[in-house]
Amino acid sequence: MDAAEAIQILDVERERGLALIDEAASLEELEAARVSLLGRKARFTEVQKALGGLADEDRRTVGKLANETRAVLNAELQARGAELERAGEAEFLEADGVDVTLPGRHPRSGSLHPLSIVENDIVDTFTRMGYVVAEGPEIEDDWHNFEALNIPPDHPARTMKDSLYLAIPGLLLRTETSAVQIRTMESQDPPVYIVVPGRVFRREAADTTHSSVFHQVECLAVDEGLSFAHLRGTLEAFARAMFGPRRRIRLNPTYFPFVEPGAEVEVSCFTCDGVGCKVCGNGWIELLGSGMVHPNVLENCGYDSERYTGFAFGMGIERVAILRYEIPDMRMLLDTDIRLLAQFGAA
Ligand code: 2NL
Repeated sequence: MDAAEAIQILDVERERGLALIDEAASLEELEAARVSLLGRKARFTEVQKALGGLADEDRRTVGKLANETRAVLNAELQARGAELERAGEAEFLEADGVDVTLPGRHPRSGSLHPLSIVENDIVDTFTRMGYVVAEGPEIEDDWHNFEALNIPPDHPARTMKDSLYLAIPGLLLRTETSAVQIRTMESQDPPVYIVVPGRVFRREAADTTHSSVFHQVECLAVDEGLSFAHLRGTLEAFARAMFGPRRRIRLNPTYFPFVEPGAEVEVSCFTCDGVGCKVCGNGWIELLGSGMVHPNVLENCGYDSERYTGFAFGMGIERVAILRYEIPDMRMLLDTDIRLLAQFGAA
C-alpha cells in the first residue's frame, strides 16, 4: 500500500464512518459501526499497519491524517453514543416512569364513632377534675354485680328475665359498670376518685330507646367529708363542661339500692335553653342517676362508713349521644351504617 492509496482509504473511511455513525439507531448499531470503522479488521487498521512500510515523509503525512481521522470518528462515536443513551432514558421514563404531577389517591379515612366521641368527652371532663379511669371485666359474678351493691336477693334485676346469665352458674354479663367500682374499693384504700366507662348488658328487646347492649359512664368518689353538696357541685360542673356554661341542673329524689339518698338529675335543655322544644318537651332533660353511696356498699368493700362517705352517679352514653346529635333511634348507634358514620367524619 502506497501513500496515495492510504490517503484515499482514510478519506473514504472517514465519510463512510460519519454516515454510519449518524445512521446508528441504537447503542448496538453504534458499537457495530465502531468495530467496522476502527476494529482489528477495519480498513483504517490496515492503513495503520502499513505505515511502517512508507517512506519517512509519507509516513508523517499519512500518520497525521490517520490520527485526525481516528479522532474525528471517536468524537462522533461518543457524541452519538450520548445522544442514544439520552433517548433510551427518555423512552424508559415514558414507558415505566411515574407521573409525579398526578393528584394522589386518597385512602378513605376512618373516624371516631359518635359513641366514642361522647364517651371521650364525658371521661375527659372527669379526668380534668382529677378522676382516674378504671375498667373491669364484662363477665361478672353475683357478688360484684348485685350483692356488694346492696341489691336485695328478690330484686327484679337479678331475675333471668332482666339479666343475661352465662351457662356457668353464678356468672352473668354485667348490668352496670358499678362492679368495677366495687373491685376498685376492694383493692385500694380511700380516697377514691374514678370514672368508669364500659359496655353493659340487659335482657331486653331493642327499640328506639333501648338496646340489650349499651354503654355507660359511672363515677365514684369516696373520701373523708364528702357531702351531697360535693355531688351537686360535681354534677353542675359536668353539665356545664358537656353542654355549655349556661346549663343549670335540678335534682329529684329517687331510689337506687346502692345509694341513700338517691337523686335523678335533669339538665336545662341545651337546644332551647330551658324554654321547651321538641328535644326536651318541658325545658328539662333527664340526664343521669346519682346519690350518696349507701353505707352498706362501703362496708361491703371493707371501708369504714363512719369515717368515709362517697357519692356516685351513672349515665348511658347512647342517651347523651341521642340528645346531643338528635339521633331518632338508638339502634342507629349500633348498626355501623356508613351513612350515619360519614356524618361524623368517615368518608
Ligand atoms: C343510671 C344510674 C347510678 C350509681 C349508678 C354506684 C356505684 C357504686 C356505689 C353507688 Cl359502687 N352507686 N353507681 C349510683 C347511682 C346511679 O346509675 O341511671 N345509670 C345509667
